[in-house]
Amino acid sequence: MSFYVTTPIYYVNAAPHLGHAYTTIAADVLARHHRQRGEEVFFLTGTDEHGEPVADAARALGIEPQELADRNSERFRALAPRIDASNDFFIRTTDAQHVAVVQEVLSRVRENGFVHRGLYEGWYCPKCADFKADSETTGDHLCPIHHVQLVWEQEENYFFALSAFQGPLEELYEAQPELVAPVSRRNEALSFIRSGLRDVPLTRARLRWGVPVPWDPSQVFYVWFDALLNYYSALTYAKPGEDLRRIWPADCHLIAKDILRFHAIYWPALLIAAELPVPKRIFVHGYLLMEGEKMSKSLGNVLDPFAVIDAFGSDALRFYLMRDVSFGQDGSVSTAAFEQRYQSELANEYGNLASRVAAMVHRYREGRLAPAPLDPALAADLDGAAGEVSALIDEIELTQALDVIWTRVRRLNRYVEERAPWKLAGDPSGQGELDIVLGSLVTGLRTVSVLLHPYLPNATAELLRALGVDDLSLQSASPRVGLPAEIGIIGPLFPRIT
Ligand code: ME8
Repeated sequence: MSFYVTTPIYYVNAAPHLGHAYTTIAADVLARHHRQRGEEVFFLTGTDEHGEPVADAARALGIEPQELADRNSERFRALAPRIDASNDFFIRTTDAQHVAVVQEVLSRVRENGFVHRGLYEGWYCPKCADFKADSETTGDHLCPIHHVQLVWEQEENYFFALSAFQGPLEELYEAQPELVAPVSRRNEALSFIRSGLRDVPLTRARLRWGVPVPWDPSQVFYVWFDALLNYYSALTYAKPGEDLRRIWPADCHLIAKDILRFHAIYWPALLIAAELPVPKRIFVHGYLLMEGEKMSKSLGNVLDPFAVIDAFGSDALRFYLMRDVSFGQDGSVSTAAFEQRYQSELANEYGNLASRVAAMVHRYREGRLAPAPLDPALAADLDGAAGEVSALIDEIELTQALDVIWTRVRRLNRYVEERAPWKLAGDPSGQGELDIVLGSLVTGLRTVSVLLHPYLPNATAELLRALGVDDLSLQSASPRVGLPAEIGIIGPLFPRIT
């Protein structure tokens, strides 16, 4: 069984920010969870380096586009290990192998009869690298996303016959209802399809910074066709010699709603035109908002993920983003909310629970656990947890899955208070029960930590190591698996903010 997950490839016209980290972290949670299931995971991220925005940004700096691409691609590559993203490959659209695949696939699309010459006229946003529909432009012709002046462009180029795919796309959406999620995004894409599709420019005549069109080298491919094909081209050189049908199509493309139309409409149409299988799912998450505006490189109101990681570690950032912003919806982020979650949930509810349980096993039992049955009072809570989490992750409900786990973390804290091991320890007739309570707490801690591992890879690895657990697969989340005889001390996993 394989699982192929992607992030968008990020534009190199500026530096990485929290929005990029967000999508990559979410993809990483999925990748790590599926690895825990024993699946063969391929997790792809990378950079989108051609097109007008990059050429413009380079010109403004007085450097060549390739130099800007090299510089900023490196910053995105460096972001991945900082946020503990376990991507299997990092693609750059300036890679020669990618360029060759783009030329090959788009030539096939032309041979299949879906490319024609035409004249394009329209309002164009240089920042989006996209023409805007009349309905999207305001009276003053500002880009609704970037608030910059749109330009009226006219050029002779090649078109992709998107209009030919209205019927096939409607059928696809019918046959594969889970293609685009959440359902509100599916409906949005579907109503766009039903409102009528027009042919779209496939190439650009006046731009030089792009993949040359093999049948007309005076043109380059429009950046979106080049970019979308990364999801396919990467496999051809990241996994040379593999039968791509084992991995392709992608199980999940993660994106935000800004690029819905390209992924939900252009992308499947292009794949059908190239006779390639379409993705299983495109999951569209919301925007991280700061002061109500979409955070973006262009608007400049950027919260630096590196500063958060330096102060609190990547686990804390990952947890905060997956927990506080309901995955699939827009949500505000702030340092105050971050600190609140860190202190009350990571430091107190989880970190403190772990240190406390380990300390009690040492204080009352010298670090050794006597064989004892699982307390039935906890069994019901722990037994179903892994199944519930897996089912939610199958739906890409990353916040709900985390909530299911956190309910168990809170349950374990209540259990400590209810059973008061310190009282049992002082009571000679309570020794058997104390063994049950301590064993059940360690079992519970193991269950929640294995399930939390995709979200908090560092802290859970440290905790599970102390518990003597080296199997981090989902099997270890079962409360029915036996415990190691001896456990170590667990220091503060999330030191309190003082
Ligand atoms: O669009 N909130 O690249 P890009 C949440 N190169 N996610 C955000 C975000 C925010 N405020 N800001 C950015 C491109 N993102 C194209 C993609 S794919 C074939 C080509 C994330 O650098 C989110 O995933 O503008 C969004 O879709 C992506 O970054 C846009 O990155």
